[in-house]
Amino acid sequence: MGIRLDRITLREIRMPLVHFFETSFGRTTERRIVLVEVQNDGLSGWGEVTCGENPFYNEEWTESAWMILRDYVAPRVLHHQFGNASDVGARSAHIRGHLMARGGLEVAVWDLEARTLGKPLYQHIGRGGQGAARREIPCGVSIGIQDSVPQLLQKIEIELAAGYQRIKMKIKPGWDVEVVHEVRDRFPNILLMADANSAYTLADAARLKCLDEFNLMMIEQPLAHDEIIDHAKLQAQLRTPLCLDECIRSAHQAAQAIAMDAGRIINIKLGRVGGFAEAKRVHDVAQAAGIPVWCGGMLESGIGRAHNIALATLPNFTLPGDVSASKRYWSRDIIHPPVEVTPHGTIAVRDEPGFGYELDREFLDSITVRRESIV
Ligand code: OSB
Ligand code: MG
Repeated sequence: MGIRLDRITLREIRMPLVHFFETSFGRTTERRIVLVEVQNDGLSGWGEVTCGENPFYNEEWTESAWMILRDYVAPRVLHHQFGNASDVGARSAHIRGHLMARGGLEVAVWDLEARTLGKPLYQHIGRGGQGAARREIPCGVSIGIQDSVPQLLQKIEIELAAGYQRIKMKIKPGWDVEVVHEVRDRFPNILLMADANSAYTLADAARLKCLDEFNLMMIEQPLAHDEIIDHAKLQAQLRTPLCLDECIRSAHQAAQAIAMDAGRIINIKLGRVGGFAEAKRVHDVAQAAGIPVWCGGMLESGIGRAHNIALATLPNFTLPGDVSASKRYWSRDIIHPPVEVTPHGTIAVRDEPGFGYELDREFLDSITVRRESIV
């Protein structure tokens, strides 16, 4: 059918988190999120840029995303005749990196295309491929570094009572083996994993090996954000599977990492790989190699959350992801209804066109701090 964009609108919204979220690279209390609206023939598609407020998870942040989209991506994609949404990424492939900024626009075009076809996004991304494998996605939670161990234990207890299927805890040097030990003692049978967000080096292999004792599902991204080879060296020393997050930005890197046995599970984040087209390719490469994947999160507002839900319906998303209820993050979300989790720790996929939720426009406008349209 072809697709053309006649207007792109960037917005920055501010959303305070219900609880601070702390990783090995820092604490976040308020999100500054760039949203991308793409328009054609009176219809709109929406996307969310998933970078942080600072260039600490990867090189991108709110401000860089705004500039890349406004000055480099928008002029390339506006009024261009695309065959379909999966061609959008290539139009900005001359830009080095900045996959989250580019991905925020790419996913908006997928949403627009799905709405143009009157289809839900999850069916649209599965089109021509294997289609959706599930109508309910299994959910876990990611729990940040806390001020004390009792506080962490209490948080875990609350999330388990809500039905979540697995617990991910953040670790860093000084908050690792002893804390995991206490969690495991208190909750001997839960699905538990740890995410280090690149806080260690190979010199810490002996310390990381101590984690083998606690029957973790996986250890996520212990080593540098851009390091695959050292992860392979570490995996050779550990019984616990490694899961790669930061260092997988493309299907090519996923294939290389898998070939080297640098990890046995992959966390797929839409923004980190530049959108749906590449996320699907990562999914396919992993599936062909027998490597399970799950959908990661970046403290998204309802728009990014809804896109993640669609992604997690693909067949190889067999492990619970970090996609959880809106109310864990926001006192009020920008979508209606908010994302909710069933008592058995799943999210039911919705059948409305596009990403499947209504935008709360009044609220969205009230938290918008800047807006710019490019035509
Ligand atoms: O590494 O998965 C990560 C949040 C911000 C940056 C990186 C990560 C995370 C999370 C939170 O773990 C996932 C979520 O609940 O959105
Ligand atoms: Mg991670």
